[in-house]
Amino acid sequence: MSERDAPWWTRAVVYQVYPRSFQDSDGDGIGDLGGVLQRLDHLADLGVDVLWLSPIYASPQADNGYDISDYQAIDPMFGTLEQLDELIAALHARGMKLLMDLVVNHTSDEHPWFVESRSSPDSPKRDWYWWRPPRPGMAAGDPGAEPTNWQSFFSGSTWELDEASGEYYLHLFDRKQPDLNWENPEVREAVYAMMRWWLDRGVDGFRMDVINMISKDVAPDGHLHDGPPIPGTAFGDGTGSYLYGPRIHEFLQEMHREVFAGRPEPLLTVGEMPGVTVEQARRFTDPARAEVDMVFQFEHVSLDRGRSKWDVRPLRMRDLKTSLGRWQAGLADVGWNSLYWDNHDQPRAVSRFGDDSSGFRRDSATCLATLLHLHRGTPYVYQGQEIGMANFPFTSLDEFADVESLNHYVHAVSTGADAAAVLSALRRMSRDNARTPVQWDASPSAGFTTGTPWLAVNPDHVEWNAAAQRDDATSVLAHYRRLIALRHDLPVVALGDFAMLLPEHDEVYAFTRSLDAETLLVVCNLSRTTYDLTSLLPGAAGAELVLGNLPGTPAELRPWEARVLRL
Ligand code: TEU
Repeated sequence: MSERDAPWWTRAVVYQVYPRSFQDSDGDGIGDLGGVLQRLDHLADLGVDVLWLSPIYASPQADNGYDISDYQAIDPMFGTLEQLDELIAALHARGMKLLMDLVVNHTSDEHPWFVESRSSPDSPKRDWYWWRPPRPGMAAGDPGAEPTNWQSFFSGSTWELDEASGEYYLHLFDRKQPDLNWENPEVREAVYAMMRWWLDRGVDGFRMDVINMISKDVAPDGHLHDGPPIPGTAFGDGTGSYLYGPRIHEFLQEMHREVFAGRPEPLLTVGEMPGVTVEQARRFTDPARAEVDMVFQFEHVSLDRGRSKWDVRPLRMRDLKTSLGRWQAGLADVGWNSLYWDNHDQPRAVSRFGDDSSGFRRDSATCLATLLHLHRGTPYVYQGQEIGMANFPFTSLDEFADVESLNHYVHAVSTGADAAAVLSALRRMSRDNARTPVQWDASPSAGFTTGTPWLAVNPDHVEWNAAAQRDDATSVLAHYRRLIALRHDLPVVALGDFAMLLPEHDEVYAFTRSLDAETLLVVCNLSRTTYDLTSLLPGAAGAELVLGNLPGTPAELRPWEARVLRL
């Protein structure tokens, strides 16, 4: 890809706002659009190009807005459509773009489409969702009578019985999130029309929630297939039927044609795709196929787990290198990577991949940032990451709010798991770690709200907050600003070829980026060990420092030090 024909998003940095936890403007303890508008200077000051806004649509909030009951209305808790228009205008005035979350694998069970679908087996919208009778020879409600043995992402079966009709409906996530039936062309047209409506309003693209799951492998007679049993549970693994369904490429190409093709404005589409392989990602992001611009893959956030995310295992840095390196190589000539450490579904990066103990928190947060932002791809900054926000010191179940965490606790404990062990896994991996309010200042509610925050503020905010870092040139925040500027300034950061160095090393992550005559060497020490830099990488000696996270350029590579050098 040459500098001239590289799309705008190859040099862009995206900032994710999880609105419920970003900034409250009306004192109800829940962040809102008014709050986002108040904090736009923070984004402009960082220098980010795109704001990705997690869902603000009308929703019963069973999954914090990922359960939508009206795609074309703003939830009153978050504000009004006028404020959304105001946000679009304010972002555009600052040269930024707005990426909306698009959640169309499922709706809320309170969406009028589902209400109508549920009302009767003869409803014209019955086929908009996945309704199925009990397993042949069994009665509705019998244990094991569910149409397939699939386990939900949020614990239990993916099937919920509707007593009135004696049929089950499919929900890959919570039972309040029924899956839409994309086999039905009316469903697809309704979704595309809604998307066009948002683009006409001025939004600049979509982050598409679990978009690889919209096509299900369904037999011509409507039968869905059981998955292989999951040891130790009553369920099977259904992912083979829907992570890469037979019509997924067809649906995405159709969506592209019906929604995006021919629009003159520069847009961005990113598909969130749990389980996607690098080979599949090449197809999804090959511009010639016109599907999506980039995908979120999950490989590097699955290296510290066993069979489930709650089965937490130590992370080997070498595995991280192997994985990220393979994605860099796999999408080098075709397609494009998105780059992220965390988001609203993952624990905080500095706690998970870095070292959040007080002596290393700042250095490991800036080291991880340097590593990620110097890869080839579009980096995503999750709110609070730019100030080094860490996991929350949870001690009891009543501190959690997330449906995934709570469902898991109930299911695990009711099937015999040790409550203390479950709690300790939640503490490490719960999505609530990422959902505590953004720490703007040292005041009691961290400047997030004048009321009572919906989820407790991390007590470490007295030290770790944006106000304390804004004018400190050595802060995590200042480092993010420099990294983002570097990507804008140097074409080699955006487009340069990636080559991994020291692939066998357990603690030092090093690589080069090259474009035309320019080569950068990036060295990141992911440990507390001090290394002799020249014996590791002779080329580093005497090279010009472009950006580092510690002062000076001594001969040794210090704990959690990152350097970007020009060769
Ligand atoms: O997440 C997709 C996903 O795979 C989830 O299983 C998520 O990664 C989970 O937390 C992993 O344990 C998307 C959204 O980002 C998430 O917030 C939603 O809850 C989910 O889809 C359903 O819409």
